[in-house]
Amino acid sequence: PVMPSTVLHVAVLAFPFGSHAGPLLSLVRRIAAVAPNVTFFFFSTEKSNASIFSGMEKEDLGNIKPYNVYDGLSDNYVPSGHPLEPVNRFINATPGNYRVAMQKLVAENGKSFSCLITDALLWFGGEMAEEMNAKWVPLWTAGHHSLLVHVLTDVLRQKIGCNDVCEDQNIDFIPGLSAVKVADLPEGVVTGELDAPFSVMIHKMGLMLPRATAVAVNSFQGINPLIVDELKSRFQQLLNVGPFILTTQQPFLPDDHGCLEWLSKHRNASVAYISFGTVVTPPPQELTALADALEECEFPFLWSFRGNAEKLLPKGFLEKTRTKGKIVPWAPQLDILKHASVGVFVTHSGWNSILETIVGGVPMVCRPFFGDQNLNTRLIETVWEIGVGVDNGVFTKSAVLKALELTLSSEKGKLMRQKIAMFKESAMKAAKPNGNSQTNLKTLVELVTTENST
Ligand code: U2F
Repeated sequence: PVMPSTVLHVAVLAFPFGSHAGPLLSLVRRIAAVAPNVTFFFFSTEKSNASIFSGMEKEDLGNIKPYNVYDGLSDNYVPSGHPLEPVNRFINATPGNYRVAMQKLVAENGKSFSCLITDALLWFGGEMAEEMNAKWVPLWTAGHHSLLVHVLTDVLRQKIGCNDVCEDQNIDFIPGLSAVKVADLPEGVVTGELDAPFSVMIHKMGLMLPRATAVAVNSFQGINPLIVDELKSRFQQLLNVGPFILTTQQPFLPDDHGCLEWLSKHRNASVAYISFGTVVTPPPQELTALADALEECEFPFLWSFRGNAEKLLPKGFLEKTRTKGKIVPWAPQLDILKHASVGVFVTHSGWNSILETIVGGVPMVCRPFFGDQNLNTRLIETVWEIGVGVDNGVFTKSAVLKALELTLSSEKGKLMRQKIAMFKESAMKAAKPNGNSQTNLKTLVELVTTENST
């Protein structure tokens, strides 16, 4: 084979919280596998790198090299217990922490970076790339609709006002968002602390993305055509390259607690699977309400439970539900959602969970908590009609029972299943050879493996 003559260095900048770094690594591995002339330097915090690269041997990594950046926590850091504290400290340490690590490598290698692939949140990647005459490819790890909201934050603030807002107002002045209400918007857009570190970062992201060489999104065209068009009109290039669970190689999911075997003992579409992602644990009274509903209803359940179930769930619950329920600390979620026995997914509406449930063909019961999750829930319920939010947005026993009944044993639930099957088909089509997401991946590979001409 003819070896390409130039060797390129690409810097990858990950955001080290929630499910951000993992999907970015999936994308980079997909590109790296067909780009032997490129070395990918993957920058994230020690903790994040340890987690996403765990179990991978050097030979699995090939032309990807992990590097640690400072996490913003000093050696004598004592956690206050506030979940956002490490995130805020990290944000305050950017962009200097990445810059130091990157400059060190450039000096060692005597070679600068031709391209920066970053989590879209790391907007300063755009400025760095411009300084280096490099390309900038940000990856947005959530849905198109939340991306559009952040790109149009200034428009929203101007039209709706800030903080003193009408929560019930529909966003009917932006294409594709007419079903969305002001109350659905992520905090920090028009309500909440607009000058909090995360709000400022994501606002700057929205302003910076139009300068990117191409914006990559872990989604597919068919889920949101109107919003995709709107984004395309604002970006130099929009590349839908997902869902990654179909377009990239996924890490092996161990089934340490025998979830799949347990599922196979149940009827088709009868089991409720429950998980709130990697960040959220519902408050105690809602855990109790959910548990009470699960105990009373006729449906078996599988619950991926963050924290100490024995301590957090009502006394006697584990014994009483032993035959109909299974509680595990971590589950192979994608395989579970693809299993025929699962009939509904009780979720916080995180983006990865939504993509996984679409691929599994399972409707949702949504209890959103923060960020894009309210917005996602609105689209799930009103636009895509592939799930329901729990009444008033919080778990009560009656609200959970009603939602389970609706999704698992009503005509409406059947319709949801049909709708979700359509989205699944659209996702599968995009991920087929020559499908839209695959074509975009080719464009992305081309872009990353060549240098800026000027
Ligand atoms: C943040 O999302 P989260 O990490 O809280 O939630 P998801 O996007 O739904 O991703 C959770 C992932 O963890 C996996 C699951 C998903 O891939 O399959 N998982 C699992 O394998 N086993 C388990 O027992 C439990 C979970 C944020 F909070 C959201 O608002 C954003 O939408 C999201 C994307 O930016 O990031």
